[in-house]
Amino acid sequence: SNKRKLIAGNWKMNGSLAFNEALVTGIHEGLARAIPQCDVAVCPPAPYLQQVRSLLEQGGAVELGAQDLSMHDSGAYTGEVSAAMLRDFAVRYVIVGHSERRSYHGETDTHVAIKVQKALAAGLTPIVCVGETLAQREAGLTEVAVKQQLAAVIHLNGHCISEIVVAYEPVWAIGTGRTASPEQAQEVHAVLRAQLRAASERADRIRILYGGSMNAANAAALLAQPDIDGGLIGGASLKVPDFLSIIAAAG
Ligand code: 3PY
Repeated sequence: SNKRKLIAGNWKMNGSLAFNEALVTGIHEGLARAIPQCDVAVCPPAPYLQQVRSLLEQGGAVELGAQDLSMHDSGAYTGEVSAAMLRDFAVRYVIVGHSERRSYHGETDTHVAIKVQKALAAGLTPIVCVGETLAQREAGLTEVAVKQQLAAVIHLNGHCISEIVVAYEPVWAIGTGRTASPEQAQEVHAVLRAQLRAASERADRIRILYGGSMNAANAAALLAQPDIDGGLIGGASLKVPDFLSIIAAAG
C-alpha cells in the first residue's frame, strides 16, 4: 500500500537501564546513516518510559509506545497505569489486547474495547492486536475469530475507529519462530480491511500491522503485501541490526 508504514518494537518484559540505552543508541546511529522512510516506535516496559523518552529526545525520529493501559481513569487499581499517565511521558502509541495479555491476564474483547476507548480519549494511538489460535486456524475459524475481536472495538469506538492501528498477530506465530506466510497474512489483512471499510469511510488510512515473529529475514516479503502496513516486532526489536533491517525493508 502507499501509506507510510509503521514499524513498532514490542520489547515485552525485557530490558534494563543499560540494555535500553545501548539499544536506543544503536537504533539512532543506524537511522542517522539511513533516514527511515517509515514511522518507527519502541514500546518499553512501563518503568522505563521516562528513560527511553529522554533517550529518544536526544535523537529524533523514533516515537514512544507503551505495552498496555488501564481501563480506569484513576483511583484504587493497584498496579495499573492510566492513559493520562502515559500521556504525561509523551507516549504516542499503546499496544492493546496483545495475545499474551488476553491469555495470561484474562483480557476479553470487552476489556480491549474499553482500553481502546480510554486510549483514544487521551489522544493516544492504540495498536489493537487480534489473532487466531492454532486450534481456531485448524478448525477453519480464523476469519470468525479475528472479526469478532475487531468488531468489539469497532462497536464501542464508532467513528473514532479511523484513529487506531490494527495488528494482526496469529497466536501460533508469537514467540514461536513460526510466521504466517505472506499470503496467509495478506488473506487475513484483507478480511480486516474489508471490515474496517464497512465501519469507516477512512478505513484505507488505517494501518494494519503484521506481528508474530516478523524478523530481518521475512520482513520484506510480508511488507510487500498490499494490506500489510507495517510490523509489530517482538524478539527482533531487541537486536539493533535486526530491527534496523526491518525498518529498511519498510522503506
Ligand atoms: C512477536 O513478534 O512474537 C510479537 O508478539 C510481537 O508483538
